[in-house]
Amino acid sequence: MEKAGEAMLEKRAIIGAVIICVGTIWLLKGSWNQGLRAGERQQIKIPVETKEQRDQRMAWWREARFGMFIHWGLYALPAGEWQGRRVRGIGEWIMHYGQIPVEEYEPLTKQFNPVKFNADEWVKLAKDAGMKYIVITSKHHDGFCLWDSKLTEYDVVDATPFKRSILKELSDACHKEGIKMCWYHSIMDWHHPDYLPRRPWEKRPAAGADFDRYIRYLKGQVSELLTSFGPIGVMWFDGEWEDTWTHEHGKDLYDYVRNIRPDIIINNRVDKGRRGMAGLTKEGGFRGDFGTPEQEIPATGVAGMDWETCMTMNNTWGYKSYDDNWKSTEDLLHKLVDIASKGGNFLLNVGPTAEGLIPAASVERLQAMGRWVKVNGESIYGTGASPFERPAWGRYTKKKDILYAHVFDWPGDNKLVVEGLKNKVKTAYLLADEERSALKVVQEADRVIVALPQEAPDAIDSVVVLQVEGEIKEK
Ligand code: FHN
Repeated sequence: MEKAGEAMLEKRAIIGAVIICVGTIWLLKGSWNQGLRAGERQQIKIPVETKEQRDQRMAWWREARFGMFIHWGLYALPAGEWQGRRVRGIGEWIMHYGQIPVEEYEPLTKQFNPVKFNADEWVKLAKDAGMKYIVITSKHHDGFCLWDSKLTEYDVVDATPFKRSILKELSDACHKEGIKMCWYHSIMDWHHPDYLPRRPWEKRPAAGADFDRYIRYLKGQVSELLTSFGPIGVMWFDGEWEDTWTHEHGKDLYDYVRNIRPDIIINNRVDKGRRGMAGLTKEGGFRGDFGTPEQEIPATGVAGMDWETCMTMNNTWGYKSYDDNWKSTEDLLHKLVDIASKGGNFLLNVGPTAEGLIPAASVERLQAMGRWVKVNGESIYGTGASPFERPAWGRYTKKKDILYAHVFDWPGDNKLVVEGLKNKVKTAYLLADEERSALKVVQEADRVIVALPQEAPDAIDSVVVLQVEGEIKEK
């Protein structure tokens, strides 16, 4: 009895110890998350990453190559007009170019009711276009929030008749479809009373504004964005250029975000290192995982540097009712290929209307791009910068032992000359040819000539695949 009793007691003691250990771990985790949620917990320095660790963190983004940018908010209501006048500049800057004081802009919340918004439709449009991630303006410079923030009433749930969390619905749709959800978030805030500097036309006094209190608000909202909507791929900061935001603030915010989600990717506009619209990061230890050229494509790739060109389809990020200067599908596809040929990503913008619809001109172009990507996507996803000079007839992208020749201009003599290729070509075929019928190849010392059919399979970009022996040798 005693032995059995002792054994029973010992067993109970072990079970009790296990329960205490598990409970302690749970409590610690809970408090750690609690601290995360509050956004007030002690921050740890982000350990320096090895190249392998960074490559692993960046892998999905380098594979993706193509994403959708969405600029949406109260500015879709005026749509470029104010008090009966057209206001110059990009649609989301109407508060600035129209010199609209906060008290006159805020009432737009009462009209914001995008009843035609359908997150599943938006995500399907992006996915069918071949886009792998979506970056939406959680808050633009006007300070209006597209989610139910606990830190302000100036948001779509508390302040508008719509009362639905746009970010919740969009993130649910993205997670369902395997599209990475990413947040744009503006550091500059023309609405928050503690943000400085004031706009020149503002009547609100700067006296009493506490910028440190604004930074606590900013970090608290960033914490909400990173802990309320499931996995987030990228924090895409913007509005970092004013003097009140410093390099110290940038370093702190980068570490703060990586503390909350260590695997997240953060653009270089979190800090002060962006070289203007050229967007790449200057020397000096500035934070940010990728450069952000805006409305332009670098002349060449930059070895070892990740970058993403963000671009509008017309001339505005936020919707304007009268901006019909749309880029053609051919131009947009050539830009996608040009960017990939230089080792970059393409973040292509849509500006939805106040009803919640993506403009038809944008939909038409995205659907056409999707038809090309459906056939030729492997020549974009996960490719690296071309090892050769840009050919007159198009571009190159590459993977280890594969060179993709993007032929924009089909040669009149049906001979494709690939200058600089020294590897032995194992086979060549048209990516659009499901049979992958081998094309005749003549190999010379440092160039290859491929015999092409009379007709180009695609009027915009026909891709010829050259599979070679060994890894493609640089020029
Ligand atoms: O001021 C913003 C602008 O409204 C837009 O969001 C672009 C997109 O990258 N970023 C800033 C201008 O550089």
